Amino acid sequence: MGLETEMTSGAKVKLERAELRLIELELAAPFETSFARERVKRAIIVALFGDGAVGWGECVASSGPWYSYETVETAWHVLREFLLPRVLGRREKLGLQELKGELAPIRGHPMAKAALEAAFLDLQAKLEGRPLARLLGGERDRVTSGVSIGIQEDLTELLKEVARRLEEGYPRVKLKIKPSWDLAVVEAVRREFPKIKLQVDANSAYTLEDRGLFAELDRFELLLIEQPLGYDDLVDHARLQRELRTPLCLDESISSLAAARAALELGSCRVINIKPGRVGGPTQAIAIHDLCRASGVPVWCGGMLETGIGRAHNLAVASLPGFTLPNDISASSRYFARDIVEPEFVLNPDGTITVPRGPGIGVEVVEERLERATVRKEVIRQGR
Ligand code: OSB
Ligand code: MG
Repeated sequence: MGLETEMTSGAKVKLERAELRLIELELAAPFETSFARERVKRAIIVALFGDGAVGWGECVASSGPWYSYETVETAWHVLREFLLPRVLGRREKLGLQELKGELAPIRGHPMAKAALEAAFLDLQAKLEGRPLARLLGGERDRVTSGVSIGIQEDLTELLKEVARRLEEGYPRVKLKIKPSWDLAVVEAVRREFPKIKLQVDANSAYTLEDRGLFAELDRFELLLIEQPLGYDDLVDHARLQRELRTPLCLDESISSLAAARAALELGSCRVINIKPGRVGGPTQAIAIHDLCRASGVPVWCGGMLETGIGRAHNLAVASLPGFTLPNDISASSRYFARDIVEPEFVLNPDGTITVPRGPGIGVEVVEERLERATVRKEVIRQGR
């Protein structure tokens, strides 16, 4: 399937070396989902050097295999042993198609691949002196924001947190739910805030036996219900979707373009959450965007508590025209006391975040902040 979106192929680059870093940044507040409670953001940052420039990528794999099977350590291993050696230290210059051709024989590990493809695209855009968003075919100069609110101590805390985020100007709220933190929570938030754009995310915490709960949630005018059932279960999602008025939205289940095609054919969802870092990189994200657009399925860009590097990449992708729902792309301050990029991302008064206009990701990585967050570093030069 060809890319519908007008994505220019970009410059060819002679890739010289890569730097892998494992970083740890304390979160502004702990983030709790149905599967984990995180206090610290861990991520692999990829720096790719070639033709006198550097491109940055961020891997969304987390410490353990809770959201997906990939972890920080599997991604490090696959990048170091299999992906980087295929593209580094070669005599010829590589374009995007050649890079993708080299990564294609490696099965799975979309998060590891995504970080490398993202770094490559940033590098290409910088060498051409244009914004990454333009290279990808993006059109918007600002992207509608939304905020994802984790599971809280109690309802009082949650209502305070929702009120605070609305005051900050977030135009859409997503609540994390799990068994014991669902119906009463949605009921309370709806009662207090009858008009807000509201959606929920279960991160696969339920089964079809919980269909009664979803029938109840169907009454609350939610924008969507995200990933209620098994992370790999498209058939049960299709069954549940047939029983509901509210659109189901898949996140974990959509790990590739093929998964997106299957979900649309089966009727497993009516909305897709596209995370470039989950689906194998920006070009797979664009291919899913194109498929959904051609099928009349709205998409939005999800997040994985990324640092400013991953957030800049998400913004570039979310500037494409099919991203019509509010995105999980919040201001830097929602995640960290201090981001590792400058300028940090801020929420505009109209509830949007501006897509950077400078070359590549359009924000500067602050070396000294990156260095302070780094707990492991390795330079990789050689191809095999
Ligand atoms: O399911 O969307 C998710 C964070 C970590 C892992 C999974 C998810 C999330 C979020 C946060 O909901 C979204 C954000 O980055 O703002
Ligand atoms: Mg989700």
